Amino acid sequence: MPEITTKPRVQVKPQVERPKLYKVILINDDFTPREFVVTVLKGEFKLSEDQAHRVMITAHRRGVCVVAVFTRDVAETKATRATDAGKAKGYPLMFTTEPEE
Ligand code: TYC
Repeated sequence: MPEITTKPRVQVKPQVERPKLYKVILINDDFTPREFVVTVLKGEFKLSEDQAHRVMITAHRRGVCVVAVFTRDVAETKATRATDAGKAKGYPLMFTTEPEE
C-alpha cells in the first residue's frame, strides 16, 4: 500500500501564546526631587538604591528611562501607583507604559 503524506498548507497557531510585555517608562521633570524619584523606584519597582539611582539619573539626563517590563496589568498598575505617589506630594512625577516591539 503506498503511503500518502500531506503537508499542512497553513501554519498552525500555537495554542498558548506568551503574553505581550509592556515597558514602564519614567519621564523627567524639573521639579520632583531626585531623592524622591529614587524612593519611589525602590518602593514600587523593588530596585536597589544603585539601580534606582541609575534609572533616575538616566531619565534626568536623557528625558526618559525604561524602568522595567511587565505584563500589561502589572505595568499599568505600577505606573499609576508610582505617578500617584508623586501627585500625593504635589510633584509632577510621571510614569507611562508602552508595549514592547
Ligand atoms: N530633574 C529632576 C531634578 O533635577 C529629578 C528627576 C529625575 C525628576 C528623573 C524626574 O523622572 C525624573 N530635581
